[in-house]
Amino acid sequence: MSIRNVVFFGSSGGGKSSVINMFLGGEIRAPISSGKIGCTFESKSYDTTIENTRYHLYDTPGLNEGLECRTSAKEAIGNLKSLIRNLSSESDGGVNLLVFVFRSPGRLTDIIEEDHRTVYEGFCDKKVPIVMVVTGLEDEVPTMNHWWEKNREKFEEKKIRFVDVACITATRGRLAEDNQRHRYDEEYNLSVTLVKKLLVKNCRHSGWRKESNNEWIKGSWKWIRKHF
Ligand SMILES: Nc1nc2c(ncn2[C@@H]2O[C@H](COP(=O)(O)OP(=O)(O)OP(=O)(O)O)[C@@H](O)[C@H]2O)c(=O)[nH]1
Ligand SMILES: [Mg+2]
Repeated sequence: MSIRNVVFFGSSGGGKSSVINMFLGGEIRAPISSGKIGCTFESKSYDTTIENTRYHLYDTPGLNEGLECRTSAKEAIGNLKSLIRNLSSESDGGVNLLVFVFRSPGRLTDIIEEDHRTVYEGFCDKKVPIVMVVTGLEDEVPTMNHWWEKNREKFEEKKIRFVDVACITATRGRLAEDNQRHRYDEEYNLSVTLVKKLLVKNCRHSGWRKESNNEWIKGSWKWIRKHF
């Protein structure tokens, strides 16, 4: 069975690890932060199978501000570059999908625009589809998807483009008073369906590989230098 490699990235505390856990159904889980300190320090992959297809979901350290990070922004982007480079080398299966995780009500800063461009254009030559998962929408009314209707233009103005977007919550929230269920169970369960659909629909069938290693080194360093 072929494996699809999916790389999650975005600012620290945005919910990357929490979103990955939505695919894992309570088995092995990615550690998530409970306080102010960011908690994913190196890339790690988690396996899941959806509709008879195997996926490797790559959790990566947070790229920018947000939570206090133990990984610097430069280390984090370097780490992401190495991961994509390894996946896109001859021996590995290639990269099938990029997932940018954005936490509402976060600001759409120039740094985010730069991260999107560095990863999508600089590291992946615009050859890997990129989607966005927006977290933190448990209280959005009338529906979680309303957030994208309100904010779509801001992304378009900055030319930050995605082939698809899922508006979700990655938390079940606190236990309700009856101790039987959590406050956002309903929104969370809908969100699990949405993120699974997002993966199935948008992954490349065959993984993207960079043609030559030299090209990789030249191209990606150009983007990293521009970034810092
Ligand atoms: N309210 C709310 N909290 C969320 C949501 N998603 C994640 N969180 C919380 O946000 C905090 C950070 O989540 P993580 O999943 O660790 O974020 P991360 O992007 O992996 O962070 P780093 O590993 O530091 O880059 C945790 O306390 C989560 O419970 C969401 O949709 N809504
Ligand atoms: Mg994390």
